[in-house]
Amino acid sequence: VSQKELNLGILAHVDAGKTTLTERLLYEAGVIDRIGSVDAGTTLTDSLALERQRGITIKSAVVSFAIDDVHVNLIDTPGHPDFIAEVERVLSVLDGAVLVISAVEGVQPQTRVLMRALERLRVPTLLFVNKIDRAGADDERVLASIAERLTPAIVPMGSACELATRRASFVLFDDDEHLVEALTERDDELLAEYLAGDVAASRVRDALSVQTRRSLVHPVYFGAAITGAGVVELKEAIAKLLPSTSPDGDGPLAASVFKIERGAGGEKIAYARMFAGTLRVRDRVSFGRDLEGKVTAIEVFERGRAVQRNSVAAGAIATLSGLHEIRIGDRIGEPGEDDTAHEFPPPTLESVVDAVDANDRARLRVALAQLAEQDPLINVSQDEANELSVSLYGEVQQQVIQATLADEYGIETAFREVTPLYIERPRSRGEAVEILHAESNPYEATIGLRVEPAAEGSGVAFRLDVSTASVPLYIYKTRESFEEHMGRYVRDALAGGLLGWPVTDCLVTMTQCVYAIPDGPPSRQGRSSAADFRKLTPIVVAQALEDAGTTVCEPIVRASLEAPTESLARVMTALGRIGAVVEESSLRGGLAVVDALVPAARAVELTRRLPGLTHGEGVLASTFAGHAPVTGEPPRRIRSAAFENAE
Ligand SMILES: Nc1nc2c(ncn2[C@@H]2O[C@H](COP(=O)(O)OP(=O)(O)OP(=O)(O)O)[C@@H](O)[C@H]2O)c(=O)[nH]1
Ligand SMILES: [Mg+2]
Repeated sequence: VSQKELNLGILAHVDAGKTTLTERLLYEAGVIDRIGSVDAGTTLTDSLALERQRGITIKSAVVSFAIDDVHVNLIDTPGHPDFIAEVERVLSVLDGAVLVISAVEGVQPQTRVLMRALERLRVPTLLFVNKIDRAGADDERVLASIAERLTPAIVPMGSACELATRRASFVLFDDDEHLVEALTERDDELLAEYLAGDVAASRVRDALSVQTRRSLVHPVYFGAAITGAGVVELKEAIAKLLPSTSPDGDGPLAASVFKIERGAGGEKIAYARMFAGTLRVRDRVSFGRDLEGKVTAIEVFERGRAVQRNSVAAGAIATLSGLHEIRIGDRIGEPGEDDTAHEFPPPTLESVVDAVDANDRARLRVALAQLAEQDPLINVSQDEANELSVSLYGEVQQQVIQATLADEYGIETAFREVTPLYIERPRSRGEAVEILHAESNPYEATIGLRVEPAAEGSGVAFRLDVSTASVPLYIYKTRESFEEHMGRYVRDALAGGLLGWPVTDCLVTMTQCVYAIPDGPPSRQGRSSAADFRKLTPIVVAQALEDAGTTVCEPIVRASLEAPTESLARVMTALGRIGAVVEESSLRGGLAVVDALVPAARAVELTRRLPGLTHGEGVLASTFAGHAPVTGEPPRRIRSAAFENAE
């Protein structure tokens, strides 16, 4: 049978039931005959020792099952915001997604963060309202809050019965009235047919699948992963409503790496989604930035297990061995469009990490580099005193890194107090040039750069504004390649600004470029080398920044708090003490709901104090809200740029 491929992500806030749902889908599809439990540490996708101990997902994991002729690669992702980097890379390889929402907790801040990303990337998404068996489950309230806070483009597919009991179930609507109402809003033809009174049921179903595939509407299912209610219906919908692809191995190879693992012998295993072409064992492929390697083994996922294959074609997900220098986010084969854009905010904290036994320091450095290469948004840097520091999303991630270093590398570590990861933004436009043969210039090249402020959150952009005749093509082959390399030198240089913090939200333009011509007979070869351009760039960048001036900014998060009304006064006092700006506060039932802007570093403190302030009943979620200039004396960091993988 010719199989279609569907790469499906399961996303949700922490504890919504993604891993439990994954287990249930595998069971319903006949892949496993006993359902594992998160609480007992026996699920297929929470396979790491740490995941089993803590009962939370830390790494995304791939499993597969079949629904009729559709082969589904399911990616179970972590929901804790500290592990958002894991979700980040998965997003770009998905054909569709199931966003899980708890029928009790409802739409959470993290649910919104995920939904916005899915919408931006136009990933067709089904909604699954889970835990309808639990006390406090409320279908109407959840639907209303989805429509209000998540997206109005929803199509409820049925209703929940015997809500909040162990017998809770899901019943599909047996008429199309409900569907038509939602679907005609985005389909005028359907509306006309409907008003004329002749819409066939199949026509409505087609409209539903077309609109779902275009990410115009999101069908909503209810159920309970733990009892299996609604899961069969969801499974059917996954195959019918989400887009699958028929394998097509023609055309040039293009794949994208979304996860890196290390095998038993420490060798790298890359998880790749095939977008075009065919990849065979022993193929030499190019990947990342000008690297090459030979694929020594290919495995695909087949009914919950990894199976060796000789080749893999477009549409599939496979693990590849043999590509030693490959990194997460790399493209394999044809270069794709720039994949440096991030869907989620960067880490806002950092902490210095020490090896308890000083003899472990060198090993710690290598271990951290390996972890960073598996985790795309984690940076490790080293300062002049050789101290290592790690960027972090939060304390849970810090504990996981610490435990991983102890368990997998046998290195005991101590983390110091977390500090904010500040950034610098250029204050105004600044320019600098170093001229070839000038006394101040130790290198064989002329480089002129202009730095100017760009929109908040836009990152670093680089542009060439020099004639192609002045580009040293004998080194870089093409103008595009020169632009790419110069862009990289510039970004590396911006890792530490005037006060040592990463410089961002700026546009850098190369305004002058000259390379040295050798004496003697004319030749198309020059005397300048790549090293001249690479080493001169940070000098010119530093001068341009000096000319522009920079503002140090600190990360701010929006803390969304829920606490019993009687603790509101204590919570407000605590918020005041940490410099929070309250945006909104309201009372709902016996709960006080507060949204406040808080410096990221202080939010950690708030998380720690909340249980005490609220007798353990407070709930806090923080989402990144941007960077704001620091008041008073700006902090300085004496730290060199992020170091490369130590291999
Ligand atoms: N009552 C009830 N409990 C559920 C249901 N689904 C999951 N749970 C429980 O909710 C808790 C979290 O479930 P998980 O499957 O680990 O949730 P998750 O979304 O994978 O969590 P993270 O991966 O850590 O974000 C566990 O204790 C589950 O047993 C459900 O349908 N009903
Ligand atoms: Mg999980």
